[in-house]
Amino acid sequence: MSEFPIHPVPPHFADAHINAKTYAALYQRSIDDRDGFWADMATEFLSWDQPWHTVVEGDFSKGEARWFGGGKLNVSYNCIDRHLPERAGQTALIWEGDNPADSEHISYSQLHERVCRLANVLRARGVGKGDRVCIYMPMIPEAAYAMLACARIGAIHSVVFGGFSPTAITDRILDADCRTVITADEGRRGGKVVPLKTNVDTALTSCPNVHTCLVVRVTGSTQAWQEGRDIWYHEATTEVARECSPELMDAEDPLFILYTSGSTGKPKGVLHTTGGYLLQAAMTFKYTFDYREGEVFWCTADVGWVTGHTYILYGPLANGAISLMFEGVPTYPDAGRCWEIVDKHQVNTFYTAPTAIRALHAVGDAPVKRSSRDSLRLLGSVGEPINPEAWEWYYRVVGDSRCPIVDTWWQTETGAQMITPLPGATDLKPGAASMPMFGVELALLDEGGAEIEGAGAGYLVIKSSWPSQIRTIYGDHQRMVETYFSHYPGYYFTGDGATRDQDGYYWITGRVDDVLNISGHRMGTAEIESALVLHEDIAEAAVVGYPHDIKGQGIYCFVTPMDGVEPSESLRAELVALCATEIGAIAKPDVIQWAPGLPKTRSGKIMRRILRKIAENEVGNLGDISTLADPSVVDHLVANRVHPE
Ligand code: 6R9
Repeated sequence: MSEFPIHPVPPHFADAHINAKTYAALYQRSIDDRDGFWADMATEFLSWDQPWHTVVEGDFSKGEARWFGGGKLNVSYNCIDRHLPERAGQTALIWEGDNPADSEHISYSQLHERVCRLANVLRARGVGKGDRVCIYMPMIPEAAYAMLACARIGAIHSVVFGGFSPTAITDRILDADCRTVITADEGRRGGKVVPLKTNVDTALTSCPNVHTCLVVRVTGSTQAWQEGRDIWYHEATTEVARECSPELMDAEDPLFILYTSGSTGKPKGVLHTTGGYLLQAAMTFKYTFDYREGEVFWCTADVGWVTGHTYILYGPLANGAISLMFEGVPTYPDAGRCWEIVDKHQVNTFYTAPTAIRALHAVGDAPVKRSSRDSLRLLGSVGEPINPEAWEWYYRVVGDSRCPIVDTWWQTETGAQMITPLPGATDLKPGAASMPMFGVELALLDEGGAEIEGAGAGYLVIKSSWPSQIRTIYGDHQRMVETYFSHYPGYYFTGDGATRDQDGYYWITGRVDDVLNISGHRMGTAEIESALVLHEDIAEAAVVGYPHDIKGQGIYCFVTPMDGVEPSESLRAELVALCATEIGAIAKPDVIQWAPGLPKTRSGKIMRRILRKIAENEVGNLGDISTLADPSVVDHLVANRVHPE
């Protein structure tokens, strides 16, 4: 726990939507009268075409959850159409390009027309309710239109992060059997171009079922073209009607699939449904960010991650908010870019990841001080634990000690924020995700699975269903049950460790499984290991994380070459490149240590605990190694430890 001082709720948040008293009362009600609470929220936040008959049913211990059974609604109607009477001319999206000279305001009525046109194009290509559509896009408004167009016609979108490689795209397209892909010729990021269409072309050589590839023209560079399959977005959307009737969806109809990394095997397609997901996205957006009419909200995430889904798109638009979408990176053209954008668009709330905060902190205060940031009212953090030093810098320098910071803990699987301070209700402790959101029942378990009472540390679990809960892993429901609901029967297992202090604040300590968090991106050690052993010269690999100043965690690989293969710099470079082509640049190893042998138990299990200690340079404290088949391999690994740069 940190020795940093507590920051009380500032006086200018006295009239926030939620204060300390209303938080306590509403939280209590959300637990004591769960159905009544969520029924009220569903009425307040969403427009239903048909009311539900049952708020929630299903056996939580089996991972079953059906919310708002019988209810019907459409997500794109809720995010666009219903706002038109009041906000047709109001900005829905502000797009800021990679190039500081490029930006665009898109009003709710423009959003409506563009989403309808794209939805009509999709329908004309035979895409309908329940069909899966892969979206592989840069951060341009068309990415938002694509997601909303899918929602409009009941198609299930599967957004694949634009930094992923062709192999990763293929895996995801095949897993969900997507038949349609929406992409762009190229993307722009930090002054560089990303060859999106070329990547898709490569991916599609192994995806025979894809009949349509819609391509947005961004840079205008020449592209290979497969007649019949490839279609220019700008041409197709002018040939269709500007109105498109929204598909009536059941509350439990799927809305999207989003792949995320787990501790074993290949990435899993987390599936979210319509009513519950949108409700929790909308409610958390309003309360966590204390969103006020007309404010400009900026979430820096990519739409390829869940944070982009929930807090660039669905949460803000369900509230009729103004959401800023940024094509570029925080350090281009220089480290002052974010604060320039804040001033340019008068941003009121800025929501980013600790890795960005640490990177900007590292270059000093000057780029921040060049801007006024007077419009800022609130700051947010998400994606990984934030160290109190970075928190204090963010608070003091970026927020001029005036803006509360909401450190929001949640996951792809939870769909929306689960633990967070509320700016008008919670005194802030730097580094603490703080308090459960309404309707979220938390517990900490010890090794044996018993609940820890009061202050203590343990495995973070959730005790009862919430509306935006993961419904299944696409195509593998059993894996969903095993991953989240079988470790501790009756509880949802988050994979995170946490401590709870004497005031009931939660402090997330990080993953307790074999999942790394690299710059806020989840990465399974197993995925990186599988990529490394694809190389014909490699016999075996074990990957662990180690603390990294900027990225939070770095990737440390212990690699055993085949007999007779001499490790070399060129082999090292090939392995790094292999991770990039198999997964994406974010999976590039930071350290590769050649390991003639790995520490294994007599039954052949790699003892990662020992490898982690070596990577973390905690070699004085390796613990019991007597159960190893050959304890001498440890001495070799310790002696040849590579010091990360
Ligand atoms: C939203 C998102 C989820 C994992 C999660 C945890 C880590 C997210 C955090 C945090 C500490 C926070 N995490 N927010 N750790 N404090 N405020 O990031 O989803 O990509 O699925 O990652 O990220 O380890 O389990 P996702």
